[in-house]
Amino acid sequence: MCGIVAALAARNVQGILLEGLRRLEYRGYDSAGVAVLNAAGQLERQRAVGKVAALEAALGQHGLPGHVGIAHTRWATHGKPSEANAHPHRGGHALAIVHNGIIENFEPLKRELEADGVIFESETDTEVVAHLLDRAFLEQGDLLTAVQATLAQIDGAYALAVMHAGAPREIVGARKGSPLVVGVGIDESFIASDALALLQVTDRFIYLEEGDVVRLSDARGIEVFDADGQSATREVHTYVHGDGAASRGDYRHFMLKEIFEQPAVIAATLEGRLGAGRVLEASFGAEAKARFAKVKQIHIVACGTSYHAGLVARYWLEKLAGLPTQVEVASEYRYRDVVVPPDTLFVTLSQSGETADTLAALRYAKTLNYLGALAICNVPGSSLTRESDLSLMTQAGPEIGVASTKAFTTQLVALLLLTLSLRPERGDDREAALVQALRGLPAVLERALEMDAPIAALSEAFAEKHHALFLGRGTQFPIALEGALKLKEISYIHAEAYPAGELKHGPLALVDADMPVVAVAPNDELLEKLKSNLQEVRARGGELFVFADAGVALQAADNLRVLHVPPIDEILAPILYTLPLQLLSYHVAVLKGTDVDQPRNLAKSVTVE
Ligand code: HGA
Repeated sequence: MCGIVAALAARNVQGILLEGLRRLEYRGYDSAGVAVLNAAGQLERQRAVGKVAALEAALGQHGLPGHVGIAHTRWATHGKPSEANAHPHRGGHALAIVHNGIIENFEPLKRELEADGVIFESETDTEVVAHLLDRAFLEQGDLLTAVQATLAQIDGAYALAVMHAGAPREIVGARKGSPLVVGVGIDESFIASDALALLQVTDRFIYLEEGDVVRLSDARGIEVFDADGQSATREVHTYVHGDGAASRGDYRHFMLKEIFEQPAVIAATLEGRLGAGRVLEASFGAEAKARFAKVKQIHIVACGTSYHAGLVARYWLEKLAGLPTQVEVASEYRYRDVVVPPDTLFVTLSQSGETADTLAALRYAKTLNYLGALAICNVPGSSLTRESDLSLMTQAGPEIGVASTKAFTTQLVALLLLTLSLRPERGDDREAALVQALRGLPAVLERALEMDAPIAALSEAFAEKHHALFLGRGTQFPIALEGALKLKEISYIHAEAYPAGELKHGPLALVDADMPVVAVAPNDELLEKLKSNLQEVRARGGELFVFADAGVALQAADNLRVLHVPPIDEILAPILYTLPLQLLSYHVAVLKGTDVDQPRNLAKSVTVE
């Protein structure tokens, strides 16, 4: 995904900008660029398709020395990856901008500018902002007010940094929907989309709030203005060093760390993708809107945990978007004579984007008459995203534990964004309510993580067992499947999941005091039916462990233990209920003394068939 780095200093900033871009490389991108004000006060720019190394090569021996500069790694949403579309973009000869995000109303604005005689150099939405800013600067004579006036005209999500030769010792940044931090140095200051990019020069940061605009200048230092244009005070935080994703920090295992990261990475997955009461469908790519309008059916193909995410999405796509949906494991799909109904969208899910079976399924699907292929993936630039027409990156960050946790829940969030983007009734009250609920989801997940200690206590009941049964209904059936998969992957306990209504058709025969039965029971429309299924287990002497909404009237008893999960909109419940099941498997595995992060016989990125 895109990265921004900007610097205002007394020293030459070119090296700082390039090092910042290198530190953002892990996000994946397709091109990079840098612009500085040179010794003569003129704007100079260099851009290159491909890696930051290609940009450095293009800069050659002398490069672009300067004391004020902005730089960017781009992951294209509007216009193909090319040098002309790479950032920084210019407005006139004196203004340069770097931008992360999507300008939703760029088309009408572009038409107006073209009617006024503006010639566009790129296909990007960003260039519209560059020209609007240039015009505003000519009128206002001040960069900060030009940025504030321009932001009032644009809709969508952005983090941006701007400089102008007419304000040679200033940089202005702004954020709405995409992250932006200010690095505080001694007589120098910086802007970046991620603090990691600036750890080379400072460990003191201001995390901008939604709607904030910041001005870095020699004259006045760092000034922050809120969404209403009022001067605002923002705390300076000291970054506590650590090598981030590569380190377990204070956690005993990567898996536990990754479970606890879920509120943050889900917030990151939502960043820049939610507008006022609606999902920004352009997050799936510039062509998404046109393709989505034609979709009549969905085929989802994935493996393992990702397959379970697809199964949840089927319920959402059918219930909320009215789209017939088929979900299949990739290793089966790729060898089947698949019949594709007209106007079917092909969707793949993979953490790494290199999963061999999923990739082969995509290549097979491309020989069939699908409407297009969409990839939901955690690794930008991976084969799956490169070979698909549309893609959405989850922002789970590197997942080190072999058993997937945060990659799964961020996939679920991405699939819900897809579902909402495909609803015929775009922008209605239901979408607004779900967008609101999604915004609140990280906070609810934080509360669910407080269940860690009671779940650790509960896990003792499983450590000596050889089998376990997981039950759920509706969207919670795939969550039961995922809970059982997690338990078997890391604790080596044989676990099976069933839709609770299937119990009496077979698995009930296994139920006795040695077979713990785990049930996920949110307060949804299938609750009463699930309760009857639980009675069937209790009547056979089975030991029940129920994760339930506090509003569910279930009385704990000798062979029935109830753990309360925070209340939530039933559509979002599968995401929430995943967390206690992950914690349960984790604690059982720890008690059993298995290798939690690298369970036997398994590997992380499954690049073989
Ligand atoms: N819309 C801009 C920036 C894209 C972006 O933020 N990607 O992650 C472009 O297409 O250049």
